[in-house]
Amino acid sequence: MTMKTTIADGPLKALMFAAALLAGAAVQAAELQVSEPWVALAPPGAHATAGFMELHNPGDEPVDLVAADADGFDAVELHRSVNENGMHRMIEQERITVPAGGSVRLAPGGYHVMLIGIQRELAEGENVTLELTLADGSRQTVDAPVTPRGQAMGSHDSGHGHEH
Ligand SMILES: [Cu+2]
Repeated sequence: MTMKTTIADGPLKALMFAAALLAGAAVQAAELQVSEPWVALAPPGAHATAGFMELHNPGDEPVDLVAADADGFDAVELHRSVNENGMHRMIEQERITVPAGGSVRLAPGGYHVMLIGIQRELAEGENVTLELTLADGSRQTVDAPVTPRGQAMGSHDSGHGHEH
């Protein structure tokens, strides 16, 4: 093996170097893989509803979801439902941490994107575009179809387990 560069492999090496740079850049920005997003169909006149999804972190560092936003609502917050002594309540979360190589499911009874102050009645099947903000400031959007509770994939109140 010599270090001599021929005319033929010069451009190829340059291309491979550029590809490596691109791959490196893609890995550096935190990103979550989102699957099974949905927004619960709210009864007419309801003040609030919630968005759910599964978040997977393919990276080797934990990734924090720190905010969510969506058009058509007065406020959007990250919440967690808890049951304390039989009392159901929701606690606002500053962040939802997705461990390196792991997943967190936002689902009824647990973490959710709280959609407060519904400005316009949402129809079944229509998409709500949720914008997720990660701790490094990067943002990604996900289209979540409005789905009746109990019919969504991964919904825990469907009566049928969808645990993987
Ligand atoms: Cu909530």
